[in-house]
Amino acid sequence: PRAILLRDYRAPDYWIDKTDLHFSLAEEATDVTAELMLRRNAEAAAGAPLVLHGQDMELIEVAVDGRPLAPREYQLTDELLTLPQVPAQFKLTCKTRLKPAQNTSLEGLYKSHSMYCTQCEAEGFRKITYYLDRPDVMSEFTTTIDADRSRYPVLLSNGNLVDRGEGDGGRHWVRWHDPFKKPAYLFALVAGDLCALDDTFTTRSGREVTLRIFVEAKDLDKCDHAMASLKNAMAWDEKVYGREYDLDIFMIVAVDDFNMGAMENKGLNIFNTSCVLAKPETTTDAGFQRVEAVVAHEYFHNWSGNRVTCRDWFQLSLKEGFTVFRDAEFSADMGSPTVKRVEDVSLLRTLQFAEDAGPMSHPVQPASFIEISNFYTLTIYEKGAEVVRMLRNLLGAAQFRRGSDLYFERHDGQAVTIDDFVKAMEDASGRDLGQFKRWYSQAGTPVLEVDGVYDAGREEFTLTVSQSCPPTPDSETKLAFHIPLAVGLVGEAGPLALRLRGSDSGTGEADQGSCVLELTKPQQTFVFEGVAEKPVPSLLRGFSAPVKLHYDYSRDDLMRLMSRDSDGFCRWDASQQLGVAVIGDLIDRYGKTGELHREPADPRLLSAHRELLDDDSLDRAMVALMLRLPTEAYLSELADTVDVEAIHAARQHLRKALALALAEQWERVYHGNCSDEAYRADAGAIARRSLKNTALGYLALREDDNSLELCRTQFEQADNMTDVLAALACLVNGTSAAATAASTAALAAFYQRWQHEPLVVNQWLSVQAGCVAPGGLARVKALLQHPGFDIKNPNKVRALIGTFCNQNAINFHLKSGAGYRFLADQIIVLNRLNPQIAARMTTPLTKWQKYDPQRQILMKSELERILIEPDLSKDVYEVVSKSLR
Ligand code: BAL
Ligand code: ZN
Repeated sequence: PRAILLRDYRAPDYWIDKTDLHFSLAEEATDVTAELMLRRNAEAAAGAPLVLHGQDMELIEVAVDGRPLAPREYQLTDELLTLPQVPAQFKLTCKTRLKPAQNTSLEGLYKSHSMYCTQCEAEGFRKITYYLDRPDVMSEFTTTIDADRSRYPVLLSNGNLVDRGEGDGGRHWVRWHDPFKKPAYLFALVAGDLCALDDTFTTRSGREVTLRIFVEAKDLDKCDHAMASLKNAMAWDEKVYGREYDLDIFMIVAVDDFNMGAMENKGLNIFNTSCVLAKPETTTDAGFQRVEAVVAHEYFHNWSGNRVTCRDWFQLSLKEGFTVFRDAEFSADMGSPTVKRVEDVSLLRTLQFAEDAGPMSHPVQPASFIEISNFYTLTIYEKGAEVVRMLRNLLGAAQFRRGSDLYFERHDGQAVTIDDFVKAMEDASGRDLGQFKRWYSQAGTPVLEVDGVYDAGREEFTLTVSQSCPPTPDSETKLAFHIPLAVGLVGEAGPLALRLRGSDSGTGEADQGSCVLELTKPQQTFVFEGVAEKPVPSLLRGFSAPVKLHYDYSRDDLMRLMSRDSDGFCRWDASQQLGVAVIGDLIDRYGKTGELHREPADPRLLSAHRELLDDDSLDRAMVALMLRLPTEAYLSELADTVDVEAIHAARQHLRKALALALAEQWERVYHGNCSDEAYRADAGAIARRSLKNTALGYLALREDDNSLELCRTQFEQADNMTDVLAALACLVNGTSAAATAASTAALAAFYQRWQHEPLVVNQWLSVQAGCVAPGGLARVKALLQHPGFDIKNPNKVRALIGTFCNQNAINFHLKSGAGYRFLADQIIVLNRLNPQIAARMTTPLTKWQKYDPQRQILMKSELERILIEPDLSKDVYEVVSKSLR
């Protein structure tokens, strides 16, 4: 397969002004007639051939201005239809035949259960008709759908419904027209027997918009949260970005089989059921929050993505990074800003940093790709959002808003680039962002080495900051980044006032005890004056830049930050650094002795946790976060070479030690946070459950009758899935004979009750896949055969295979290599069914360089086995070949 390069971008030779589609849906095959009004680009050569994308369909007829072409008048390959000679302006008619029921790739037009639906981003439209399937070709779409009335009473597409009628033989048809020009990736079609939850939203200019969420009848009681989230998002985007919705109707459809979380098709968002359905009995708090975030994300795309779209797929982060930043700020405003920030940073530091240090590392604006589906990554999304956040922090909220207003106004209706976005920010603020743009073109996570020296005589504190960035596959050497480093100083009693010497290198509200140091050189020094006591620096406040920062904190320093810092992110981060240090000691010890039985818990960590548990005035959500030890995945990310057994043993040992030493506290906090109130998904109630279930997790480690009874009672009596699942996870991970018996009974009861709710069954699969008790691989293999699993459904693949291989290191990374063999076998099956998901599942194997030599050999040999598979998709080929180079 050939790589596509950013530097090869050329504008298209033809534009498609209008796209008129007719779909005749039938069980055997679907016939599509596309009438395209084409016009040669004034910049193209006079005789430029028309080259259209198309794959996996049958071409029935192609006609120019109504005249059908003979086969010798065009060339057809697996991926292209070329018409060597066409007029400067003409109508192209293309008739194609598709087999949606056989389309397991879930790209293009396919069937999910009895429903037809589409997924066209990035390059799925070319599986529907021959087309210029590239985002810079924007067209006005009219879509007519004709189908059996009783099986498909609901027929939907983008825009507004303009006509409908009856056909022969029990068929009916509808016509939709979308007045906004759009690229083909935003096209959507849905046909099914669906129910809808209706509502309305009145925009700030007084237009009433119909809101409609379509689901299967059994799910109608799970739409209220999505609807409320949508209305909140619409109001928020008006208030915070001045963006109003533009069509008369906004529709969401829930689909069970979906590769992504959701898709922002113009006026007709299609959602994975996991990101739209929610009710307390079936959905966890994390699920509720995911629905709110994804509904908002897709809605925000109406401006950041649809009205202003991407010129080419190298600009993907233009819409995704910006929109993730927008949805993160929305979620922060709806709930707890600090908790949201901590969750996002955890994800970024654990998974995006690993991606950036691995073989698939790429800049936020990649320079090349083989298969664009592989670039819907944490780097494009999450790091892209961090880059936009840095812009906002450097410019300040007011100038950033001026910049976004200018961007939307200047480029409305256009397909543009990341450069255009940054230029709008520059023009609105008057700032030079030339060096800042390196964040888009250079891959890798920058590292900051920070040194602090206190001079008591001069009352000065000097920070010296050096920046570097490790080599990545795209480049060995990196130029210095423009990094905003937010800092404060913390004394014995709390934050100190700041006075930074010189004014050109630091900005911010010194009187609030925080300022932003702008790093632009490999090394810089900053002097704070009037510092009357030796401070502990509070660094990277709010995680002001996506970097790794090293500072030689003592454990007492970290304790001070945990209890005295005014920055919530830094308080949490100090707790994590303390946890990393303590677990690090245990890992060393395990490495030397092979056991940890007699190792006591670090007294500082114990007392820090005791203080957190004893102080009822603290924010419960923050307490819960700070009491959670760094995850095995994060500890692995920090390690040069991952010692699977030592990391697992050390973390488990410390958890158990904390469970026993603070038994009274856990019990008090558990009971103190049980509540009889009806379920609410607001920040306060979520925080309470989070702290309660953190306590339950520690209590369960005691493995005594009392704690087992607590888990069993919560499992049986809770009225919400958050509590049920937390208790079930405790039971499933228990090791005593009594816990095992209770776990078996609970799993059976759970499946019995929820077997008809696929999303709940997925949680049941996931909790078992994550069970760290020995024998995980055998359990997962058995579950592959269970009726609750289906390898064609991406949510089930992620729940069972994804959870096992990504979140159950001790069972996946077996020394025998059996876990790797298992994953490779699944990837080989998935490669033929659904290449996008197959490529996604490959990630754990691509990290082979992080493991010991024996494991490296085993992981590589599985990658090599995949690579020689016949009919390897471009998707899997790209990931596997890059990870072996
Ligand atoms: N555009 C693909 C799904 C999403 O990021 O919204
Ligand atoms: Zn998106």
